[in-house]
Amino acid sequence: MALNPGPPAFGPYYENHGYQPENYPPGHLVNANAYVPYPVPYGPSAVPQYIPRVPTHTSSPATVCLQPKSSSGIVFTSRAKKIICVTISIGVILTGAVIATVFLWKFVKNSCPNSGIECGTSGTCISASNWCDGISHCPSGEDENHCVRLYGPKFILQVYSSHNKSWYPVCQDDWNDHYGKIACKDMGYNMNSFYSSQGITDDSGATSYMKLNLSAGNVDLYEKLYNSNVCFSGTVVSLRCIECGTKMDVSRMSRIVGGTNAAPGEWPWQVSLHVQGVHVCGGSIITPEWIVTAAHCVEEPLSNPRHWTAFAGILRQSLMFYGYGYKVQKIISHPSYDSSTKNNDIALMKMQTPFVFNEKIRPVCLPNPGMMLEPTQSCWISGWGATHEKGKTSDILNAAVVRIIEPWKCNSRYVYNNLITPAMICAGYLRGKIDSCQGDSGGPLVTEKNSVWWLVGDTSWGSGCAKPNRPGVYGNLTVFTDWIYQQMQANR
Ligand code: 4AZ
Repeated sequence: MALNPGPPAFGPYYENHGYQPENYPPGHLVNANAYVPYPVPYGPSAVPQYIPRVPTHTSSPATVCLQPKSSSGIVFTSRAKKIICVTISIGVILTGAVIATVFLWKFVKNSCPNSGIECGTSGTCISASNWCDGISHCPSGEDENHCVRLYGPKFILQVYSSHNKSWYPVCQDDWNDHYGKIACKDMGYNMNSFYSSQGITDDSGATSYMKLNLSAGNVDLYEKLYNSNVCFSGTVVSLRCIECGTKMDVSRMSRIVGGTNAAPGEWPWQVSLHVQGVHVCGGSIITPEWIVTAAHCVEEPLSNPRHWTAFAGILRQSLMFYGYGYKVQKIISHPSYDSSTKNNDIALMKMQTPFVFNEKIRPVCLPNPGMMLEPTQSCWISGWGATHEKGKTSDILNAAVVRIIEPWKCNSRYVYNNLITPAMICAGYLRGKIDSCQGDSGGPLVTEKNSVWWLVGDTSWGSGCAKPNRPGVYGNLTVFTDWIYQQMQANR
């Protein structure tokens, strides 16, 4: 079965609608009209994405045939007035025509004819059928990037077929770890973080697969893959590029507002981000090199990686001074982050040295497309933020259970009155009392599904803390997964 076919001729594309209740039929968009539209091109992005270039328009002032009045006081006859007026009008029309022609020429020149796709912004056009065919056609190979993805809570590997313009699961026949490592590398993972690749029964009802053609010889993985309705093993590839979302079975020894103290190893992906020895924001480990945090944490004057140190595996701020601080090599803020609306409030930090994973330091899983949440899914928030509004940051890491609040409810007039975009997710309680607060920003909102912990959001904003009808607002990670993989891939 073809999954999420893309719009015709636009190359591989999947619409990531972010948060969707599990029970909705495929493709159903929840209350889409209540949303503020995404800024193009950095909304839920296509993989790879074709962005039609549209010339910007400048409106020219309306042409008014003014009565010319000579500064020398000469009075024109009505015939002379007519001639001047007609001349000016013709001049304006001609100028307009020239400007329109230039715009039109630029537009035609910049877009690709015959439904071709432009290679990034290089101006080179290639045929849509050349995307993800295993052969690099673009000058920088953009056509062979992002042609694989992991789908749903079982990490089903899917490959884009440029021929059918759809994503297909990969049949397990003849598949092995070597191919799995190539697919993980293409997604932006490091070769040495590969975890597992195994065949599992596909319960998605797929009737069509991508299969390996072993007789294709020593060629690129995607050249070896072809579309087929036959899969002898009856199983599809489930690929784990990193051992994420697992934690020790901690017996809870026991704030965020209204939370409880965390036990060692309970939230192993949680990091504390320090500036000049002071906790400023939280973050979540997603790979040995990368942390997810909030874009508003790294706004000027804190956009320089040299300001930041990350502490992992330590519960108390008072003990971090004795721990190892990981230095930051690079900060990538979402290019469409809007500091006034907090839309797209997500940033990535790349570490100078990789985290050494142990029972107290481990990554959380990025949500895969097709991973639906229940309308009021239970999630956890954690951080060293204030334990009451306007309070001090906490010495010990706290955590609390919160529930997802559906976008239509969070956008209602008595809650956030349409301030919630699809790139945001609300969680907490409308009665208040339990919430994230100042200092929790950038930290995780996680949920457990299929025995795996997933990063659902990054703490972003809220009106005060734990107030009735003012729940916490989080960056909607599902919307950003694709952008994150692209950044990891481009900044290895
Ligand atoms: C903050 O300033 C902050 N109640 C984080 C979360 C919330 C409010 C403020 C949500 O970091």
